[in-house]
Amino acid sequence: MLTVWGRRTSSNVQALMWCIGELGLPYRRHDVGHRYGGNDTPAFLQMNPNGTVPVLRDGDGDPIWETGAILRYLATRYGADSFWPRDLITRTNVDKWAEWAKLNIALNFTGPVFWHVVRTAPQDRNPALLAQALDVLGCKLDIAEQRLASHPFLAGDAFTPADIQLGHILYRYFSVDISRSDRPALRRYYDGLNERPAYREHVMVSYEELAARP
Ligand SMILES: N[C@@H](CCC(=O)N[C@@H](CS)C(=O)NCC(=O)O)C(=O)O
Repeated sequence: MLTVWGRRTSSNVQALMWCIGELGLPYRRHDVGHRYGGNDTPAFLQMNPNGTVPVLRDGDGDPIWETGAILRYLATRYGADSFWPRDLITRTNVDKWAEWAKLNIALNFTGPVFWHVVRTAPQDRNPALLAQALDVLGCKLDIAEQRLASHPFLAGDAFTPADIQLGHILYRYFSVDISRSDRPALRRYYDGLNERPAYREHVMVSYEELAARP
């Protein structure tokens, strides 16, 4: 049995839960972080000195933190070859795109864009800063667009952790109040993710509770 510490509204928890859902693994999850608290207790900090979510334990194994490391653990332990290839070269291609998506898409979206338009009170927002952040993100999304125009999934022909690292922020990207350039391949890809039950359950989650009030 897997145990997850982390609230449903955390994007990193969503990536992990989506992975668990895709792999069909049994789990229990504790709401921790943000308004639920519980991530600054000695017991939690002993598991993760960063005080961040998610944290995963598989049975009574050591706690694992850092979403990318957790995804690699689950993929290696429980994933089929198409999800996390045993062949080093093929797997490194998946890992490369997963790392790229986390560093270039998720990190350029979550702080500079999502926090800015959802978790910052309207009077504190800075349109020039947001425009700059959208430009930076847009350059990276153009790379995803190019890739997805010729491949059904980010790393190639199969759904892999690279899609989790890219796709887990797309629900928010496509639903927050920002301007979006036309990227038909990315939109088609996102529409496909919407058809996946685990995506609908774990990623398409209201972020209302995170919204800053004026
Ligand atoms: N690099 C870490 C980042 C973890 C992180 O920053 N988590 C956020 C939620 S997405 C957090 O714990 N925020 C504090 C809170 O929820 O109270 C990872 O990829 O897992």
